[in-house]
Amino acid sequence: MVTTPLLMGVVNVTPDSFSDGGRWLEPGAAIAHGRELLADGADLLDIGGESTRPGATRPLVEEELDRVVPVIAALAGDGATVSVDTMRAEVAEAALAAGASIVNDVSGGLADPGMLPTVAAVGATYVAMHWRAHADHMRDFAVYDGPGGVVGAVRDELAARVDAILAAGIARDRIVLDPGLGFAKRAEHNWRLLADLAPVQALGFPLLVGVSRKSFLGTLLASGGAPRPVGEREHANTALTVLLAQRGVWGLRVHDVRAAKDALRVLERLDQEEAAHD
Ligand code: PMM
Repeated sequence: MVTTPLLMGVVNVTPDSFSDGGRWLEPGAAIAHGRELLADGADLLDIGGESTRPGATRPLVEEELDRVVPVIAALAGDGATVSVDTMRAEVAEAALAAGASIVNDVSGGLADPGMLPTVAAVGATYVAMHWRAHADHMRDFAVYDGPGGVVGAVRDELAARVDAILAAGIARDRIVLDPGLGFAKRAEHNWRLLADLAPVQALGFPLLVGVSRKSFLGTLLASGGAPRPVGEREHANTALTVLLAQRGVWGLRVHDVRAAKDALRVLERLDQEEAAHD
């Protein structure tokens, strides 16, 4: 029996995200895009105002707030379950006040010492992703030469984040972990993690995974030395949607919710069929 993962639809209110930078920078466009993702079957919307594309520079706090707060207020006002994709406590606090109920912190609390106490005070759900450094120099940290390789390092570093998160007062049942594919990881690290997620799952928390449109898929599908363009990686994402659903992940962070939903519907239908014949 497969437990269908939740689909987290991505709304990047940024000028420069690698996947869709600039397309939804204007609040009205971002809100309309969020509504489309909901109509396509998104269970949650992840709204972010900072690009974490490798090499990206950070926006000012005010810029980030101006980008995300109106979009969160509108979509939460529609009744959507909203997560805010931010590393900053100040942005998390404003987003939660505007109606978000989940904080998706790609730094797992490492970027801003105020983050964990802020989330604990509100009692929000907290997604802690595996992270080592900001986007402008994360490539330098893609080194995993310990005995457990990338899987052992991600498991151990996430376990250390869990200790800090619990110590800050966030409840155990409010924690979601994410292996952070593409963050301080080269393609071979992403593939190794996808092939061996079980040690990370064995930490005992729900797992969110984001592979959608990432560059390791572009590299896999390259032709003539050129990576497959960002908008043409969806079939590869669909294959991973099925695989990750079968591995029992809690959630998938995706740009094309409709494609992922179709894949999950096929799995659910087969599951029903198998259950009927047990
Ligand atoms: N990836 C991106 C941004 N935020 N959050 C989580 N929890 N996990 C991810 O893998 C993740 C994330 C980068 O992708 P984008 O630029 O397409 O949003």
